[in-house]
Amino acid sequence: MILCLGLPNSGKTLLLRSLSSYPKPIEKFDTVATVGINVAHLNHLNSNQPFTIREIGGQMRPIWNTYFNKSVSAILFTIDCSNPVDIGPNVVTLIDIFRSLSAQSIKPKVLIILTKSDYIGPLKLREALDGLLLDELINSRLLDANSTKVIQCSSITGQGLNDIFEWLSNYDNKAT
Ligand SMILES: Nc1nc2c(ncn2[C@@H]2O[C@H](COP(=O)(O)OP(=O)(O)OP(=O)(O)O)[C@@H](O)[C@H]2O)c(=O)[nH]1
Ligand SMILES: [Mg+2]
Repeated sequence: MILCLGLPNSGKTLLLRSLSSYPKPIEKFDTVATVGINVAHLNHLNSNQPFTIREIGGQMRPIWNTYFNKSVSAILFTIDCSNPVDIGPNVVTLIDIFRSLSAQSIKPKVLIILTKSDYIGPLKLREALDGLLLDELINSRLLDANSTKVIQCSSITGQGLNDIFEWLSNYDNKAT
């Protein structure tokens, strides 16, 4: 099972819409906050393997961990990179997620997606990586360097979407 998590408004729903439509650009950019779960089935031209991704709305954060079980093989975590001041809450959220996962010995692959890169003054990848304290998370063994990657993307321009598909195609999808 692939989960898509991220704080409210971080771009999960639009990302899943643009991945579902890829390579055709999306025309509708408005979304409503996801209350509950939003399921997307993705097909990629270069892969015969369809992906099912479950977004759990940001407002559901207090109960995200009720979805953590051994069948979670990958987590896509979205961070709004147009809003650098919010990086702190994202770090706290990531730590919460990894603590819950490691308490249950669940070790999914993790893709951190910096969304909204089309905005003026988006957080640069380097700044984001520094702000996210990934090295510290790796050193404290909450995160495994080999199974974590960061990709910057825009659901509006399509930047980074192909990289996300490549990551999905390469990760070991044993439990869907
Ligand atoms: N400019 C820009 N806006 C985006 C992008 N992705 C999402 N948005 C906008 O950001 C807002 C929130 O996007 P959603 O996809 O609904 O965010 P979400 O993470 O699903 O939010 P919740 O369901 O509440 O957890 C919407 O107004 C989107 O149009 C992007 O890549 N670029
Ligand atoms: Mg949503």
